[in-house]
Formats: sequence, C-alpha cells, structure tokens
Amino acid sequence: MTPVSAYIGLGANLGDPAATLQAALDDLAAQPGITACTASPLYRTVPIDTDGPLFINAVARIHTTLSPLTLLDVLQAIENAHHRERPYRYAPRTLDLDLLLMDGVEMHTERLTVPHPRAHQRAFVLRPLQDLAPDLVLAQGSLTALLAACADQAIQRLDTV
Ligand code: PH2
Ligand code: MG
Ligand code: MG
Repeated sequence: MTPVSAYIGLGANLGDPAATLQAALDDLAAQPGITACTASPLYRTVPIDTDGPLFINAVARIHTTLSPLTLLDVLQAIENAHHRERPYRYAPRTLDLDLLLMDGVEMHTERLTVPHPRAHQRAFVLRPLQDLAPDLVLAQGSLTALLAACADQAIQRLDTV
C-alpha cells in the first residue's frame, strides 16, 4: 500500500510539555506503518476555550499506510503512554495528539472527524502547519487568510539551537 501524508497536531500544558512533545515525535516516527515524520518548530501558546498553564504546540507531517481509525488508535496509545488523563473536556493535559488532515480522507463519525473540525480557527494549529506546508489551502481558505482571522494571535515560536 502506498503511504499517504497526514498532519498531526501536538499539544501539552502539564508536566514538561516541550520534552513530552519531542518524545511523542520520536514515538510517532518509531510506529510500524509510519514511514516518515517531519516536525514543525515548537510554539508557546495561550490556552483557547480553556484555562490553565500555557501550552506548547507543534504539528508533524507523517507518511503512513495506516487507516484513519488505526492511526487514531496509535495516537491515543501514545497519549496514554505519556499519562494523558481526560477528567473533562479541554482539561489541562500532558499530551494531546490530534489527526488534523489526511490525504484523500474526509470522514465524520462519532469517534473521528477529518479534517479536524476546529483546526481552521486555531493559530496554534495553523502557524506550525504553515511552517511545514506554506502553500496548503484548507476547505475554508489559505493558511495566511485563516491565520489573519484567528482570535488566538498570542503565539511565540521557541528558538531551538
Ligand atoms: N487544545 C485544546 C483547547 N485549547 N489551546 C492551546 N493553546 N493549545 C491547544 O493545544 C489547545 C488549546 C483542545 O484540544
Ligand atoms: Mg486537541
Ligand atoms: Mg485531542
């Protein structure tokens, strides 16, 4: 089976978020069925629609032969390995891995909606996505136009040395 590309959003605001995101990127790259993993820089972001500590966010592009639901299982297993708890919606978390986009995939099920239904409204997703795919156009518009319309402009790129 030919691999397709998919974009994964990474976020954390509990524990050591930057270290957890780096570890999660390594975990992703090591999965059977994931053949490449390219990461955006990390960003420090203000919590949106929730409160609690600042987040660290990033996006990864992977190539995968996994089905969307099997990929979701893999993402949730990695979240759980990093002690993710789900006491209530948008609770502070050690690790959140969201399937944002997948080539050729549009699905709306109780368990999974792809493309991610809120990605186009969130600078903490769009800004790192723009680093990986500046010319990408979502159903709602170009990344540049969508970013200009985002409420969450408070986003700071972390310089990696
Ligand atoms: N994730 C949410 C809700 N709000 N805000 C920021 N800054 N970063 C996130 O990853 C995030 C959020 C739900 O998953
Ligand atoms: Mg999320
Ligand atoms: Mg999630």
